[in-house]
Amino acid sequence: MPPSSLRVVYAFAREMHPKTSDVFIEYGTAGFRTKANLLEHVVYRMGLLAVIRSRVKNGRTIGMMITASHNLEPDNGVKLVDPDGEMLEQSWEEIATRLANVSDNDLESTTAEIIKQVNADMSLKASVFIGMDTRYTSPRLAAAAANGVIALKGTPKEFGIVTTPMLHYCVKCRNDNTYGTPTEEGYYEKIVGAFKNIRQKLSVWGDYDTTLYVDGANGVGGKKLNIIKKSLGGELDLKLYNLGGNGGKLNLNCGADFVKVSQKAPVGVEHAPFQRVASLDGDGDRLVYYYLNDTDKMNLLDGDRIATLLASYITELVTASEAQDIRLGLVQTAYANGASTAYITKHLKVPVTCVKTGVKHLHHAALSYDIGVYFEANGHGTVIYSDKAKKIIRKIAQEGEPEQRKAAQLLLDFVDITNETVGDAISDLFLVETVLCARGLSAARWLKAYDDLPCRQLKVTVKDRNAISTTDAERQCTAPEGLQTRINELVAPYKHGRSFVRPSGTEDVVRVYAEADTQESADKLAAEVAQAVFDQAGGVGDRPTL
Ligand code: G16
Repeated sequence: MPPSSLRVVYAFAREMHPKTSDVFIEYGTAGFRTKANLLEHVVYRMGLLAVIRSRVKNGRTIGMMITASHNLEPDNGVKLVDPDGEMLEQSWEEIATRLANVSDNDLESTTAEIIKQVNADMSLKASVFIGMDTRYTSPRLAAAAANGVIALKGTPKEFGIVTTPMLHYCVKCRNDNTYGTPTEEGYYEKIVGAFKNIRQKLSVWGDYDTTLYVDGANGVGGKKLNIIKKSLGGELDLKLYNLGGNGGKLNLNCGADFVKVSQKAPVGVEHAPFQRVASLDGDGDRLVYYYLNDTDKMNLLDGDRIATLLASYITELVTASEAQDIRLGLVQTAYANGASTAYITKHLKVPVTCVKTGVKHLHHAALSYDIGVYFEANGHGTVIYSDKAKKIIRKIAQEGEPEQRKAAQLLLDFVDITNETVGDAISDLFLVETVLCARGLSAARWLKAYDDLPCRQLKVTVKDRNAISTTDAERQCTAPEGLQTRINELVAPYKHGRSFVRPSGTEDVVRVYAEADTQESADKLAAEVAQAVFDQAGGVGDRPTL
């Protein structure tokens, strides 16, 4: 593409997607996220960048997902997906931020500079897959994305409303046809097909109940499960709630984030004592489980629980298949409950790595294991299996002794149920249901593996959340000066006390986490630390109360 053709970049911007706000926007934990009405020019520009990225990757397909995932309805967002279905390479986040913030007048020259900087061959073909969640602002933003792609003579392919993980999956399949077919139907065939396969090999026994209630967060995940439900037969009886009808609002008082943070049952889901409920988030990339007991007490089974369940089952199958030289490890963040980390290292004897928040960091760390299980406590995670591990397991499935073969074949089905590209609520749900069925577990028995330390999460609004800096996988605060010392003083009197603070990368808030030996103590510690943040980091609005 000759440089003169870049004029269209400015023309499209001025005529169709002008920059109407001077608010600085940054590529955060999971792309750009803010109020939907501030995003049109950003999404258009990310369409441009996706084309440049595709060309740098020799014409391989790049993904663009229009979503604000767990955020409430007025927000929206955009993130780029790299050719293997993983998050955009981190070194490009700064480039994305630069392109998103230049004025319309400087857009053409900045685009030219970026093309030169990344050495993109603009004569190559470029392919971009675009997906969106169910927000009413998403179609308009998806159109802006497609226009950005077209402006640089790339080829957009629109997938309409899909879960975020489906889009990641389709990008991966488009660039690696051994992984599957790059369509929504291809996704169902692979993931749901593998679940049905494995379930035919397992008998329902013990306390496992094939009925599962699902909270769809009034988003896309529940809608897709409604399609899947019809093909499930007797393996799993899904009762779906919060599918977006009856005035239910996206992620409002429902969904995985609400359930995890508030530790309350979502609205809109029928209450039946001890019934296990799977709660998805708005774009279907997070999953937590819960049940209420006969006194309505909430029992949460979060991402830590899912990680330990999956890691222990995979370990069991690896051991039974007698596969040698497969190193399994688990990746968590600072939000992981201290009790889960102790259980993983002491009981499961699996090594644990702790990294910064954001699945992109977890995914990266998990790659260093032969089998890497990574989950954030908020239910965002998956399992990745190295080529080496897959090869060893395949060989045993073909050549091993009968018992070894059986375990290895189950493991291969398990691999096929997994969406290895990114955390995926639907894939994770089928993985969890597989393990619960294989072990004859009810949710109540699943919970018995270990006792969580009581914890509390709070949000504090400050003038500039970037005034907070952290280190040591976000467990220590380095700025503003004195805040970490104050946190240490506040934590000291609490038995099993732990607390940290960090700026959110998806919402304009500072997040506070605290855990301690009782719920009362965890709540109090969180409130005290929230006050310290408010006082020392420029809090706005009402000071948090104890
Ligand atoms: C996104 C990220 C997650 C992260 C979450 C909250 O989730 O993908 O890795 O844990 O945001 O991030 P923060 O605390 O920085 O706001 P989702 O489900 O919203 O895409």
